[in-house]
Amino acid sequence: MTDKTTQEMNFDGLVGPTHNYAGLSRGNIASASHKGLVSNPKAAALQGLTKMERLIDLGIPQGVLPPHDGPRISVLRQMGFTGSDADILQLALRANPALLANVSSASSMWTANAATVSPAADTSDSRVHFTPANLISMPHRALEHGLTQRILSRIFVDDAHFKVHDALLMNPMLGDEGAANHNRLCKSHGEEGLEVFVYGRAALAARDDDPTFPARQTLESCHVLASHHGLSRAHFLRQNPAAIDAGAFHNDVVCVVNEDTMLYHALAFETPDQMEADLTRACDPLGFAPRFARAEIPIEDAVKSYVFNSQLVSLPAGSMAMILPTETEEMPSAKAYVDSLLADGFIQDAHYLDLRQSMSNGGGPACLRLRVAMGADAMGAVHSGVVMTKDKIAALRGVVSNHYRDRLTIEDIGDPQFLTDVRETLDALSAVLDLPNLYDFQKDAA
Ligand code: SUG
Repeated sequence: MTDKTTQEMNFDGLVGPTHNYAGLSRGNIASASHKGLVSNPKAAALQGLTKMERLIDLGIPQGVLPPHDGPRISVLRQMGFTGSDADILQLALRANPALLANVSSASSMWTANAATVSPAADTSDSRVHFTPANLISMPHRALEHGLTQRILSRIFVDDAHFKVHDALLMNPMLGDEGAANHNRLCKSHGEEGLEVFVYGRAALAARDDDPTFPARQTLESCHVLASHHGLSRAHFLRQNPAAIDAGAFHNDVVCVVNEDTMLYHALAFETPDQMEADLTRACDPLGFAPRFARAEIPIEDAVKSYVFNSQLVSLPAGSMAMILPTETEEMPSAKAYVDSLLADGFIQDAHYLDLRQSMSNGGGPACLRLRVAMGADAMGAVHSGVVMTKDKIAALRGVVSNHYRDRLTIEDIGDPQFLTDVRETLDALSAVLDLPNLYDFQKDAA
């Protein structure tokens, strides 16, 4: 069934007040190389809001997902710390700063890892399906799925249109990183598509050539997601281990898809010719042939410039545009690839934005957004508090400017006053987004 009113809405993660550089993600080169640097949560959140505003200016629906709270005292209590919140923070800072960093990450900002989303045109019950990612591969990220599920359930509450599943079982067999390893090829957003799941390894069939860096997404999880979402057309592709070992810890570091167009690095998949032929054959019954633009630039340049971690978006007038980080503009090989896409008519515009605060933790434009294609009825059912307008951008900028810090270290995070400040900030943000009683600390206080 085709719905001509369908458009994609990007839900960006608002960067939280705990944004910091802790070097938590092995295999993520930017995260490792910025470990211990002083972060600037205020600049990070403002950079993200400017990106959201650019999408609004392009006429593309834009939403926002609230940040998670931190430091997560409840986790420290579960790990044996006792006393007041202030005691626990100070003890954790002294006894185990790495643990404190893990329970304080603002990593929920990268909403491409919030969930896997299947639009209504692909699912057996014609609802939009969401499965929060369990993110089991990284200790700091494995803490996210509970609150993510609560947030998605509040925003996509109307069960006539939406189905929010539980995260997959917390078992290494089912490592799931959400939309960052999931693509959808279709003629247009409202038509049935081919959902392309990309995995790093098969947990139950290890291979000698599995990568050295963590291969976070398992084949087993992809199968379960396709089945839970009731998909009739799903395709499973193995990431090239060489790409993972070069720093492509998620497939969206080396590949981006929008509608019928796939831009990717020559090393993203093991047998690119075969991959193109297989996808072309699988899309044939859907009445279109995908367009591919393979880049032969050095893989190191692709990872450093994050050229593929761009947003490839459909413009209201019909063509496509790319939203890229300034790092791409500064890398001649990557910039030349984008220029070739412009010259060949794949895209009409390239927008370069400063997202350096997030980029320094390995999060580019594509990491910061979760795509949800919806018809007009479903779009109208989204919780209105998170639908972005110019006014809402201004209100969020106000909260960020008044409450966020412009420098943050692990010592600051261990200061009890910081916890108090974060909670006040999250109270102000949840008021703007009309999401009361979202966080446990708000429920406990109610
Ligand atoms: O999971 N970085 C995130 C970056 C996620 C990027 N998302 C996508 N590619 N879709 C990660 O590795 C670093 C946090 C730190 O080191 O402080 C971090 O979690």
